[in-house]
Amino acid sequence: MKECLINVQTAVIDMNDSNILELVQNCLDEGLTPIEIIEGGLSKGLEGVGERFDAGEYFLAELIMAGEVVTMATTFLQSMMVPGEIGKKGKVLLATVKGDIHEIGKNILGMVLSASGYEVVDIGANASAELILETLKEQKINMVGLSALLTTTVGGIKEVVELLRQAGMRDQTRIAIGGACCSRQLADEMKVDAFGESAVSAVSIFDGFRESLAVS
Ligand code: B12
Repeated sequence: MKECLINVQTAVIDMNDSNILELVQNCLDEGLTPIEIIEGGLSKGLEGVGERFDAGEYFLAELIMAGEVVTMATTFLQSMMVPGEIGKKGKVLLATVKGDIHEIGKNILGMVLSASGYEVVDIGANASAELILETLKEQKINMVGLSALLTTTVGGIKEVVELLRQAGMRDQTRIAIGGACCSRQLADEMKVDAFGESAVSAVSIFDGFRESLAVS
């Protein structure tokens, strides 16, 4: 791995906001793309923070500070990303499930999907199934990306699926999930259409959704 990416990871783990933008700029100067820096540097750094939290070395304050460092860097990188032809691929609703306030992954997902030509309707974190359903109806959206990082609130995914089913909208809506507590197996259990482990994988997932909706 390139040294400049390791420096970005280390700055996130050390919650060092004083030179994060400079370190990100070094990666850009070395020819890395914003997505490569996000996936290989910033996200990997947050994984390291999560491991330290698990091990009892870091506490909530460290999670907050590391999250702020990453948000600062992704906001900077967003300005470098060339937006795709806005909305040419249709609308996608993004949300983090109810009870879960993690939003960095969802925001990155939004950046990547916008750059690839989707119009992203981001209704934020801690989003109730009711709000999701209402927005889908109002804005005539049939593709949904749900982020879920906490095992305690993962049931929020099932609530969305159930509400869509009750409203008679499940068959014509495609749902993908992702985030720390999600897996292929969970996607099957929750009866959603796809699981994605990265923002980059989301592009092929939603491209597949468009194709399946066009033929159904
Ligand atoms: C930063 C962080 C926080 C920050 C979040 C700041 C913010 N603005 O979002 C704050 C401080 C708020 C926080 C709070 C808490 N956190 Co926290 N947090 C993290 C940490 C370290 C990083 C999360 C992150 O942003 N990762 C980087 C992003 C880029 O990764 P990502 O979300 O996975 O997203 C990527 C992919 O998964 C994918 N993706 C994501 N969503 C989707 C959706 C779709 C459709 C697709 C296709 C792909 C996709 O694309 C993204 C980009 O590649 C994780 C550790 C970890 N391993 O995840 C813990 C972690 C998620 N937190 C944890 C916990 C326990 C908490 C708290 C309960 C702590 C507490 N005691 O209060 C609270 C919960 C508050 C709440 N009600 O939500 C645990 C969860 C454990 C569990 N199994 O439930 C983790 C795993 C830490 C740990 N190892 O124990 N946290």
